[in-house]
Amino acid sequence: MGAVAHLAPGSLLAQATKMGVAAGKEKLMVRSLRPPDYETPVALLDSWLTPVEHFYVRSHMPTPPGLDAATWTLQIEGEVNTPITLNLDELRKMPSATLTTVLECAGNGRAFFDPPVAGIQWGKGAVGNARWTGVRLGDLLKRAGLKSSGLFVTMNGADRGLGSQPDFVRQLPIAKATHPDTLVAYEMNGQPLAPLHGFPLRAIVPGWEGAYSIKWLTTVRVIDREFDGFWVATGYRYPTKHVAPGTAVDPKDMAPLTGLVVKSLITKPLDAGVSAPGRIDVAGFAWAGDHEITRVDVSTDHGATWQPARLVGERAKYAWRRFEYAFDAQRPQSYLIMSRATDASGQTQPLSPPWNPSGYLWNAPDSVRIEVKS
Ligand SMILES: Nc1nc2c(c(=O)[nH]1)N[C@H]1C(S)=C(S)[C@@H](COP(=O)(O)O)O[C@H]1N2
Ligand SMILES: [Mo]
Repeated sequence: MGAVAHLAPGSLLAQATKMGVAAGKEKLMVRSLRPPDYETPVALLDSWLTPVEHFYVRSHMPTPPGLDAATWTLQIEGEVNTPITLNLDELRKMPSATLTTVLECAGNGRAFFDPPVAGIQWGKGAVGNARWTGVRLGDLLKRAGLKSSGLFVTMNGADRGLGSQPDFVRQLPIAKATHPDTLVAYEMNGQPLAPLHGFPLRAIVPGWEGAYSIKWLTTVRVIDREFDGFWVATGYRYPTKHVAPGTAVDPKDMAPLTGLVVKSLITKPLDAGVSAPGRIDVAGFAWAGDHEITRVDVSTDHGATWQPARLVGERAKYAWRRFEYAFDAQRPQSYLIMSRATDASGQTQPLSPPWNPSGYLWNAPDSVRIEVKS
């Protein structure tokens, strides 16, 4: 309770807290109250593992009411020999897997596209890095007896659309569904999932944009052709060729998003800071879906020159990697500090990410401005 005492009584977050939807998320920025969409301020992203209370929330629909682990079941159905229904106890008895992965909303950074696009105007903080434990989805499909006719799976959660909003059902190609790192998770950072993050069960599809990681998971259905629901056929699509900013794109030139792109975030110093002349320590994180980060370069002169940063700290396949760089800022002036990451596939952050109608995959070099004053 102490943590919310400073909130102005009329503030959105105070309201959200009263409604019980923001419990534990008091330090986040409310982008939408209902459904709950909360962005993490960059200042709270300075640790390799993002604590649950600081982890961004993206829901298209309200958190389902009455979530109960004791009665929860997961159905595996469709193109399988034996459809199965498992409860939490049965899932916890199966061999578990744990991995650390970045989860990032495809729309993270949407606010930076020009011309602007509709949708939640995420800044830099619809991203976090957490440790997930659960059962391999491939093990569940094996247990049900996957048929060779199974080409995709759909995943559905217990949330229901507001008004006429279509149910949030997403699709995975069978190769990604059976990949050993694709999980049905029941723990986040060593604790049972929080309600806002999909309690008691969610998919974790590491390396791919966040909308594949279905929360409150109840049904996995194996299908023999592509799913035609709204969130697959219309949502989360990206042009297959470059388009002029602000123009409409023919649906035939759009394909489903999959992997995240190479990106970096400066978590230190914070933007718009003031510093005395002397050494400035720069740090942050870089990630690139399932590709390894091979280098991060930093510029302190508006991108005129770039110097390699040191890659330090923990590393794990889908996790972000910390970078550090220090420089001497003696002149009392304004400094623009930029970071630009490169991954093992050779991709580097573009200076101007391709505009697209839904504002996905913003990954320009990050930048912060510091005023050095004597
Ligand atoms: N059932 C369900 N799962 C969902 C969503 C949703 O609206 N409903 N949002 C998705 C999107 S767009 C993202 S980016 C991630 C966000 O996960 P988080 O809220 O745990 O950070 O959840 C995904 N899983
Ligand atoms: Mo998302």
